[in-house]
Amino acid sequence: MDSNLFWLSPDIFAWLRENARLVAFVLILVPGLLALVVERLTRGSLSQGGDASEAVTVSAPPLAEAAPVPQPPAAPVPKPPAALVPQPEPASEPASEPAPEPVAEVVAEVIAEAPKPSLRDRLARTSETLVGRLGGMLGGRKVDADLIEELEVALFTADLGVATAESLLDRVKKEATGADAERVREILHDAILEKLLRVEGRQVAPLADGPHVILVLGVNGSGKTTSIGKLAARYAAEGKKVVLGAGDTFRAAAIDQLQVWGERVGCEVIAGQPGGDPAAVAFDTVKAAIAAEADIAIIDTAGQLQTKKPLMEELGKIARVLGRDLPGAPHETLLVLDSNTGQNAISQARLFTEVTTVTGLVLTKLDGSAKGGVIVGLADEFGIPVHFVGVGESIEDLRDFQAEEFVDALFGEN
Ligand SMILES: Nc1nc2c(ncn2[C@@H]2O[C@H](COP(=O)(O)OP(=O)(O)OP(=O)(O)O)[C@@H](O)[C@H]2O)c(=O)[nH]1
Ligand SMILES: [Mg+2]
Repeated sequence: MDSNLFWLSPDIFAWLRENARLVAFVLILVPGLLALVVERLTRGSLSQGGDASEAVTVSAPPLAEAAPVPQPPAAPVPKPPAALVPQPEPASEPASEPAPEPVAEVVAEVIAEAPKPSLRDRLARTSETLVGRLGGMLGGRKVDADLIEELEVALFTADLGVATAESLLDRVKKEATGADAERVREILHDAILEKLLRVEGRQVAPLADGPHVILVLGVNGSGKTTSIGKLAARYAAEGKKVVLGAGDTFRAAAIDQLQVWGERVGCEVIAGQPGGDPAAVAFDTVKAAIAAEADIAIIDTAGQLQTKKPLMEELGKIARVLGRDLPGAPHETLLVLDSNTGQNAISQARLFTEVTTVTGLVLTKLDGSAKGGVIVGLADEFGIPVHFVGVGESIEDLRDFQAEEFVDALFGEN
């Protein structure tokens, strides 16, 4: 029979009767299987992100509702130092830049906090040359002709200068002949102190009216620019307003060097063109210092001036120009001498004092120099106050010259 006609024919009933068991089985089993499949599908979709409200959560009761537990009284716990405790992250920076710390305060801090090696350490080499040799010479002896001869050699090779060595030797002969040799040390100590006390530097004192003008001279490499930088730092740290003048126009690098110091110290630097007229720079510096109501103006000069007479005469011109704009200027003319040059420093001082009035000395590089004894010769021959001594390259290494401290350091007494 045609299969389409089978479902419409009465035979269907006969077939159903014959296969009743099979039909019953299909009618019961198929809906059950369908229900099972539908349930599985529904569960799967829930577990992959279904409605959270259907998830079961177990949460602790709110703290306020928890029954209070009685605690024993707490023993005081010592607080560890803050540095050992992890500190909370600082709050994020405000959007605007913090105000920079004033340079003068930073410089003052640098100077105050820098370690200050003792003068005795810094003068060790000069001390060894001048005094150290006495140790082996004097022990257990009397002052006699032999000892005077040995002492003469020691003094004449200690860079004191001939006249000074002679005067010290005369004093020993006069006061100690026949005495215990140890007396020689005391005599030298006292004689050198007397000489240096006469030139103990006065502090450069700014004048009341207008800027105090300091002109700085010295041969090539003696330490002028470095000393100016250190000096400016000292004044800035005291709260003084300083203007620097780059009067060494012979080398472009010299102008740059002073400008670097100006930046470090935070003060204005007046500079001209390399090769320009140093007197014009000096003049501009004083004008700028007056306009800025500065307390101090310090003017650098070229070391090459010493080598040629016309250039040395230039110094006189600088001084005249300064005085024209500000009566009394320069108020100080400092001559910077490198102690390593020994007796040569004495001839330099002679040369400079011939062309201009030097009011103060700065003796540099005493650290590392064995020829610092020249300070005694300078004191003896010129009687010019020693304002400062340079004992290193750092900003805080320019010290006031104090005779007693200096002599004690030389004789290993402090
Ligand atoms: N150890 C030591 N070095 C110093 C001292 N003073 C200056 N100096 C060094 O000496 C060198 C020359 O110093 P400057 O300041 O450039 O000398 P200057 O007299 O200006 O030299 P010119 O500009 O060439 O005439 C630099 O290297 C300084 O750091 C000091 O007291 N101790
Ligand atoms: Mg210089």
